[in-house]
Amino acid sequence: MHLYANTTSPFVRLVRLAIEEKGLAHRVTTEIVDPWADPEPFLAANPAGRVPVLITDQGQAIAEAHLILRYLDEIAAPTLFPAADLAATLATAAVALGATEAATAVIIGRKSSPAFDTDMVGTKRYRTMAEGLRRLDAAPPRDFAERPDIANIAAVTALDYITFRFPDRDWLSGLPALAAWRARQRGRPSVEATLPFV
Ligand SMILES: N[C@@H](CCC(=O)N[C@@H](CS)C(=O)NCC(=O)O)C(=O)O
Repeated sequence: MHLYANTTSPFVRLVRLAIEEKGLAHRVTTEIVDPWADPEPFLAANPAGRVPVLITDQGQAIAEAHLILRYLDEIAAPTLFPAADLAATLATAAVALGATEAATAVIIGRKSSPAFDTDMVGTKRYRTMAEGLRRLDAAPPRDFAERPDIANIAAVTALDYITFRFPDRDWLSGLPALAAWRARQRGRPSVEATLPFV
């Protein structure tokens, strides 16, 4: 398999965390691209011009992180969508993914509108980030050591992306449970191998 990626995208990180946790890394070649430069054949693989895109061994190009996760869950264990408490796991993941979407909306919004952070949409996106982290603090996901799942990969992705992209705020201030949760994930090979960087 081949993964079009960059080093900052939280959507890429979700996929890379899944690849690591499922022990698939040796089956995936990763190609770093700048999605804003529209390189070929990346653009041919995903007309939206966004990372991540996974090319399967059969040559299918799958874009959209959630769809890639669905595919990876089909081909390798452990599942990231455990049946026993699926709804609760998805509910936690939804909060984290909402915060992640909000964070990327601000980063992308700034490209065309320098005042994006403080306009009507930007203000709502900041609220989403702060409230999402507050809810994760109120009910943190399971530790990776207990099991990897869509909730903990989404939570670590959201928290790390927000603190990475918006370092002017102390996002974990007043969120001791989430801070402690994040500290406990330190050293997890998948988490360490996928940290965002520029
Ligand atoms: N819904 C998509 C979002 C992917 C996305 O927004 N990727 C960003 C990087 S974080 C990107 O490639 N942006 C380029 C663009 O928006 O043109 C997913 O889940 O994969």
